[in-house]
Amino acid sequence: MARILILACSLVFGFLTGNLRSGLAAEGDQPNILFILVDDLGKEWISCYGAEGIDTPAIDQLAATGMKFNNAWCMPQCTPTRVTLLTGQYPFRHGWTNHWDVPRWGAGAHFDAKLNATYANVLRDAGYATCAAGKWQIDDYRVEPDAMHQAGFDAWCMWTGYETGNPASENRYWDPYITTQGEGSKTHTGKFGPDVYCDYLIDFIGRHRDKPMLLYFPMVLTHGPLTTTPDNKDARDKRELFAGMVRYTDKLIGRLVTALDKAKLRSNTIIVFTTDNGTGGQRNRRLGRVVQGGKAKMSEQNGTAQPFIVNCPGKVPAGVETDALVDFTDILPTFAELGKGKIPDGTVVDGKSFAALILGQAENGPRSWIMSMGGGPAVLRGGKVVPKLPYDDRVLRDKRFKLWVGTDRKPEKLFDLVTDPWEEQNLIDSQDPAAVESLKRLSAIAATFPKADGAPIYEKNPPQSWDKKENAAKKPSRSPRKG
Ligand SMILES: [Ca+2]
Repeated sequence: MARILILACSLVFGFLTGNLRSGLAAEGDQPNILFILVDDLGKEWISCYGAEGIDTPAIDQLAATGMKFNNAWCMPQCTPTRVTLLTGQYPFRHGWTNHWDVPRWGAGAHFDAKLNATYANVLRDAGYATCAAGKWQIDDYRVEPDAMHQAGFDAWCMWTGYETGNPASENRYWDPYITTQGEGSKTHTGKFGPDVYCDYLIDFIGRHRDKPMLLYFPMVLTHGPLTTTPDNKDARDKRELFAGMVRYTDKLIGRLVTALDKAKLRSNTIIVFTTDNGTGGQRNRRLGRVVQGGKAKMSEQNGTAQPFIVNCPGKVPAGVETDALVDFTDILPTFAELGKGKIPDGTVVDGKSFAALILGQAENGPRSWIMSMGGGPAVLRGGKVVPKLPYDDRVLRDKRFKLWVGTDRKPEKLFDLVTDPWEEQNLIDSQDPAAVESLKRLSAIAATFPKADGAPIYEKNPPQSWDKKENAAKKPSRSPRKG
């Protein structure tokens, strides 16, 4: 009886203090998570994915000693990708099918964490210390100074995004304009932004070793404008500037890995490296071809199929290359499972956890298909930001075939990605039994999605002088896509 009482007391005490890791759970039950999301970079600039004329040794090392995914899909552009990975929902459900640059356009629209689950809130509620550094873009910190906290982060150091009417805020690289938890927004004169964000994360790591940590690093690199870095201050050539940005991205990742090593946290930190959409404009050779940057595109080799690497020595199998299907709706359920977090009751999650795969407990991932959609500017209608189209075009794939579905909800194109990875031969009318079967199956899955896409779910923020006006937003063009 006494033992039961002691156990009951310790359980209650553990829950009261929230100290599940050092109390009840064995060390390592809640691994740290470092989630690195590069902005606008495709496989054709990562050497372990076959990029030519560029070396990314730190990223390559993560792949060589971890798990490299060949079939991981993001959404085609910033806003759809970022909200998808936060919420575990497809754009047709969370409603941000298009791009809406909140600090730039405002109009009361914002990512509303009160009405949307985030993986950061799930992990913080599970006892994690949470930190974000880099780019957000889906809230305006002038209007919502507490947006990051509401989204689940204890600490943050973020480029504000371009705030209309505030020219200083344009800078994400040199002399960056950054909002920091407890300090608000200011210019960091003489600094290179990517160093500031990285330093902040490393400092956070040093101060929170006693708790499980979530470190979200949505990098501002390698998005335009082209910039010099501290390592090539005299560069002028466009390609050399961009290659320098890629090399600096790699260098910062190396610095973070070294910091985790020094803190003796590597074997309990799951590192996820990926990017939010294809490269913006630059071209590079990969696998013997010149690849044009495919930001905003849903094509396989330059658009939505992103570099995706998971690494944790001793936890994640080393040197494994996988063709498992993963898309960004799977991030929230995976992080929730890894961190023993509880997804709030009533939350619909489209993705599935692939935690068992990355922990070496399963041969394959849980998905038999993945999906990508979204991009282009949203529109302002009736005072709310709504999707440009009632039904956005999208792509679905299984391990072999990829289906393109048009804005009329009808199947448009089918490609065999095994024999035709550059998507040059449309098999939509093929009589090949495997193609016919896959077309039927993927079309049936697409038909289960809502007939009309949802709109962003938010309570409107108060009007501001810089808000984009409704008539000015009525004629969005499909290109260029920003973000
Ligand atoms: Ca982007």
